[in-house]
Amino acid sequence: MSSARSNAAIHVAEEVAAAVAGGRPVVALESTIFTHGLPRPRNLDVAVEAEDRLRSQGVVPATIGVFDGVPTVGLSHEQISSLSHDGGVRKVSLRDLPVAAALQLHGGTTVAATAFLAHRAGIKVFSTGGLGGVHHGAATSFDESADMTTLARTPIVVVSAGVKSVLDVAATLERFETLNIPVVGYRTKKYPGFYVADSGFEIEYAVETPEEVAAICRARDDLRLEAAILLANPIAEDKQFPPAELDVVLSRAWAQAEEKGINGKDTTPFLLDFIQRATNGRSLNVNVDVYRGNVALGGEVAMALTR
Ligand code: PSU
Ligand code: MN
Repeated sequence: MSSARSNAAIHVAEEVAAAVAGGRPVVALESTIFTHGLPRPRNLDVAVEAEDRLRSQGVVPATIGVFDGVPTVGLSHEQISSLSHDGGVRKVSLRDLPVAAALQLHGGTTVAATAFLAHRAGIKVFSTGGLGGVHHGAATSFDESADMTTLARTPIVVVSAGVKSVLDVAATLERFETLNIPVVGYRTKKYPGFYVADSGFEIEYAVETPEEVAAICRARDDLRLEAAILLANPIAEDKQFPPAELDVVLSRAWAQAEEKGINGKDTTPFLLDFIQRATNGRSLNVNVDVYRGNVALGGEVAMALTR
């Protein structure tokens, strides 16, 4: 069962534990986004700004990562800064947690590992950029993110702008259905495409308010269902990356990854880095805007859950 307190395996920061115990709003944030998703030195600014944004909403931020082997819910500013600067930090998904603990590694936690740790600490809302999912060619490569299977049994609300643009969105939405993971759009039935407002795929439900999300969350808990609720929050159209241009860049990114034989957990960081360089950082600005929007909405949902 979830406990807000630290135990031998997980460290929960005092402030986070107190907020969870007191029923005050808390939003979890992942660390892979700044250890592997964004280039230095912008990564640290983005991580710090996300926490500041939540605090200004009256919400306690809990940035989650692995520090010196310890899965930590509520990394200190010094820890976030140190993980942002250290090139040797691992990308830690759920299966990596015990290895990282035993070998005392530093790790940026993926959506899977972050959701798991947040839930263990009693946190109900988690904001990120884009989720992992099914990669193109997965029918032969078997490259499907562990984010999906983990979210199938982690009762939390995850705010994202859809799945990463580099993925096979249609296949990923099918997998969410198979895994009984509900997907609801925030004020839209168009599934967002991370850098763009519309991935081209429709979803069945849209909600209009954070209160509706909170109601879905409570209904899920009453039913003792364990899947995460995926709240899909699109970037505003006037801030999105030009869709036609994105299609071209994505094809080039995939071709490069294939040519260089990139696979496994390196695929996502490689593709994101390629896209950022190919667009002279313009995609990076969109990426940051996407994240800001999701952090703010996560804060609103966390507030609604306390009412
Ligand atoms: N989306 C981004 N940037 C990222 C990720 C997602 O825009 O860095 C990270 C998240 O941490 C996600 C992980 O959980 O990539 C998925 O990686 P994989 O496909 O290897 O499971
Ligand atoms: Mn993978």
